[in-house]
Amino acid sequence: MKQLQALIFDVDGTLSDTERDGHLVAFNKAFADAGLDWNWTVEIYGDLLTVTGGKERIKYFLERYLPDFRPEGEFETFVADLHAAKTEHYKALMVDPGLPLRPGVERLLREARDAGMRLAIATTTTPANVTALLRNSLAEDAEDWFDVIAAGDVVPAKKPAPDIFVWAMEQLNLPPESCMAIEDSDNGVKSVRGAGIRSLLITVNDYTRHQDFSDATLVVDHLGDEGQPSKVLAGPDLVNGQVDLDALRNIHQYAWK
Ligand code: XBP
Ligand code: MG
Repeated sequence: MKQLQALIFDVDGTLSDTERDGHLVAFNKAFADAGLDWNWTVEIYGDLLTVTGGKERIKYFLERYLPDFRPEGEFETFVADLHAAKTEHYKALMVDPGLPLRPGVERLLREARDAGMRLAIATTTTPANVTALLRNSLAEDAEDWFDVIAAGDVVPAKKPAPDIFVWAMEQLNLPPESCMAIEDSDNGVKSVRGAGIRSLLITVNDYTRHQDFSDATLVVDHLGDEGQPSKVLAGPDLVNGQVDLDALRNIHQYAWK
């Protein structure tokens, strides 16, 4: 068994509840700007989340809910423009009102960083969105905390394909045996497993708590913080109600034994 050397974090739903409070709001603002009378509700968005990636999600919405819709211009350009407008809204929302990180995220990142653990990101979202969240919700220099930020179209096949985790590990120059993934969704689990990473921590949220995480090493409601203990939903118990580096090293051993 190799020692744990890097933590690879998903972003949306894992670092912050960006899906409901960021992406969904930004999509609806972009639709309104474009004069479209589409309004994605929190429930519809739950269905749309089965497809990762914003452009892919818009296309899936049209196929499923508005199969007769035809834009005025070329289809791919229409989707790309709409998505670019959505990204602008998303970035603005990260500044004002801003979004908090989920409980324990900052605590664990700081602890890992102080201990010399390498940090990486593997997400389907657009790189500019990651930067906006990290800068505004974590620290001005937070991008520099991560050795690798693997995001968006850097790989053509998004989660559940394994490509984004494979790409992140290539950049880290580490094998799967040295890495742990932190995810929130079943699409994330498939991607992690496909990339050969066995050490997998899941933090659930309202969109994902009903999903099948039987493949994860540890499933918690959140990472836990001072006065806000985390609840273990599956896997070994936590010592002090918080997912800390000791807990991660333990579950890494557990995953590979
Ligand atoms: C996240 C996503 C993203 C965002 C939208 O999935 O599905 O597509 O919802 O981002 P995961 P963009 O957390 O599994 O990486 O609009 O920038 O594509
Ligand atoms: Mg996610």
